[in-house]
Amino acid sequence: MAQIAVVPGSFDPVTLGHLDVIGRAARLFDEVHVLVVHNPDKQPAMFAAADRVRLIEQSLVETGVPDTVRVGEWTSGLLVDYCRQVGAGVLVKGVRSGEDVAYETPMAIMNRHLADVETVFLLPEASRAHVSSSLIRQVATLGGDVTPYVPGVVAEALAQHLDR
Ligand code: COD
Repeated sequence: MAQIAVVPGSFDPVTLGHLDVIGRAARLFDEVHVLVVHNPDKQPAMFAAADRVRLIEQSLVETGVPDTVRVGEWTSGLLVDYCRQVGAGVLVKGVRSGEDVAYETPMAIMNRHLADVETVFLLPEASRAHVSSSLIRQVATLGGDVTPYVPGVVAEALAQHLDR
């Protein structure tokens, strides 16, 4: 049976750090679902969920991630409900630091208790480990160059959003 993994996140916007982890997941699992999830702690978002989905899809094409990766959006309940719906047994989270591990660990254990869904932590390439969507939004808003950290389509979307 095909092993499906879900890579959830806010992706506001997707960065080369996210894409590094998605690419690694695609090499480990038969099918990968990248899922834009509403995170109430990170509102208001810069990009609407539908735009975040489109930017991820375009970034996957731009960076050559395999077609076993699909992109969707989940707004209606627990993340593990989506996993049950599509038959996914694994969640993939990227970890950049001990802080990420501390944040993700209780959720990983809760998701195992709720639905027997395991969480796999993947490390990005060190050169991507300092990249976060919030830092990208901040640097772009203050006029800095984000092109080394995001795909071209995201750099363009940020410039358009910020009217540059
Ligand atoms: N390198 C590697 N990994 C990275 C990088 C990078 N440079 N940047 C981000 N990541 C990782 C993050 O650690 C995270 O794993 C993922 O990529 C997404 O990051 P963000 O910032 O886009 O998204 P978050 O952190 O806002 O996403 C949080 C979730 C929505 C995934 C989280 O809140 C969640 O799992 N919610 C589930 C809701 C639920 O069902 N709760 C009840 C049971 S726990």
